[in-house]
Amino acid sequence: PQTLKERLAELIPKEIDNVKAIRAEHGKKAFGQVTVDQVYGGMRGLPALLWDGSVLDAEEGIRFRGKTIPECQAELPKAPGGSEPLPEGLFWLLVTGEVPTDAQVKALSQEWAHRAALPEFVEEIIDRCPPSLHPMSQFSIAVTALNHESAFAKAYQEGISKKDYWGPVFEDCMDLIAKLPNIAGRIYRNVFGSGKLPAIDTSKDYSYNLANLLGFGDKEAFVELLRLYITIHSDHEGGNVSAHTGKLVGSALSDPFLAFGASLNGLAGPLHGLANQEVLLWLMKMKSKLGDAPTDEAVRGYIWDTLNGGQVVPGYGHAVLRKTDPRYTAQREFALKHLPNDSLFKLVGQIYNIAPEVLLEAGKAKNPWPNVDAHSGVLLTYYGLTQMQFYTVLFGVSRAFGVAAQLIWDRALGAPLERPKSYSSEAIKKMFANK
Ligand code: FAM
Repeated sequence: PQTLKERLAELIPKEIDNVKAIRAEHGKKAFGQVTVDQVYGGMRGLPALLWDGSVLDAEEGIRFRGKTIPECQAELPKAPGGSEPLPEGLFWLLVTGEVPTDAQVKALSQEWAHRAALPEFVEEIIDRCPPSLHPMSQFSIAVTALNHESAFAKAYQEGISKKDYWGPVFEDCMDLIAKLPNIAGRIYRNVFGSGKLPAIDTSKDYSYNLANLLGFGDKEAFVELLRLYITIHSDHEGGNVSAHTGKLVGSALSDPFLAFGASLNGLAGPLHGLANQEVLLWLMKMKSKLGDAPTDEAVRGYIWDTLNGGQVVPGYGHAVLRKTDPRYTAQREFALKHLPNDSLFKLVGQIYNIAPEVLLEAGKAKNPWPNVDAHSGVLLTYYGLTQMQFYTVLFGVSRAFGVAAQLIWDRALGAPLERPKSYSSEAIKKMFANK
């Protein structure tokens, strides 16, 4: 079957022409004004980035190349006997906008399996990390060290032409994605486990190999969970911290390993990807204080205590979303199917009935509804992956799919160095003194 790189090579010239036509016709037109608050307030809603892979609607949530999560679950290829989409198919969709065939997805699984091995020095770097070093720091160090193998960095030193950048960047992105299960598995084994890591099974899909490296290869439901997990955490349009960071660093022509290493450092923030760890920590503290089946009143009181303590309710709110995150809903449906009677799942559901009204009453959060992190740890814990310090590593494995797709297209479209303008408060005062 046609490979992803071959299909991409056909699509790139057409998209270059498409962008040229858009800029010719609309290039000088303005989106509208930028307010002083947007400069002080984290650029909320500021039109500033281009990305075709996914678009986030505040009311409806994410669409991957126009497809909702349920549409992806219905249309993307599945494993034999499986019911969740294969992340290989999601990556194909993000990169091309098209749904691949089973054969194309199988070929991608095999290509990633064959590229999965780590350089020995990277294994040694991971092994030298003390178990007390957060798994996300270990993850970022290992990914950055893969720069040693970068095809793009090498090609650039050899004087590659700008119109050909996307080729070696594509190769680096395939290597990056392929090597993440071995990096994640090695960190998990070093920090939480022991013994020899299993070899990659080249006849199996990406999610199976990741699950197997974590010691859960024998749990089919966990493998299915990882397929869903990697699919829904992969991309969330271009402006979230990890995607935006990867894009910015890549715009300096830092190779995909350096760019994604930077993305991971942003994802490690408690307001972004680390929230999935914070949610589990918060749930465990709530359970230890209120017991296994707390009353609604007790849960409400605990949420108010969190807010009155000046802390955020982890897993709730969002910078763009103003409704329940469809990534939360997809996980809830998985739980209803596989673990309907789990007590932690029930607690998450109980909080879902209570937290939004408390947040609305507190009156600060613009979005009182749950996001993707409110649910993910509960599912991982149920299958025995209870080490919450590791959860954001899994988020990072998935987010590589979105960041990689963006880096390939940025280079294919010749995206320039990103350089927004900063202002001093002094200048702002002067500018608006008499307006
Ligand atoms: N609990 C308590 N306060 C919250 C809140 C929450 N869940 N969400 C927002 N607020 C506060 C926010 O801190 C701000 O207060 P201050 O004015 O005192 O700073 C106020 O409400 C207005 O904030 P906002 O405009 O509603 O939200 P932002 O766009 O500034 O921030 C989040 C968005 C996601 C950082 C914020 O909702 C939050 O901190 N949530 C909890 C952490 C979390 O779950 N993050 C994961 C987000 C997820 F999408 C991801 O990236 N993985």
